[in-house]
Amino acid sequence: MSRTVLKVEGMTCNHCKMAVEKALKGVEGVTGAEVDLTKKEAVVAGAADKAAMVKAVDQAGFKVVE
Ligand SMILES: [Cu+2]
Repeated sequence: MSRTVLKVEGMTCNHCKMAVEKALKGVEGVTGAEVDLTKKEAVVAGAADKAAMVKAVDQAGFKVVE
């Protein structure tokens, strides 16, 4: 199974973490999403389009940085 790590900017607390995870889990093909607040990373499992993940994070109010 494929795994994508995204660097996400703007997350400060558990609410942000949940919002980003929820947004990513809503993307077609994503089977799991886990945010590490300390690393500012989201680890996404599943075969999904990266552009769709970036868009979902953006719509949740956060930014994926490359
Ligand atoms: Cu927050």
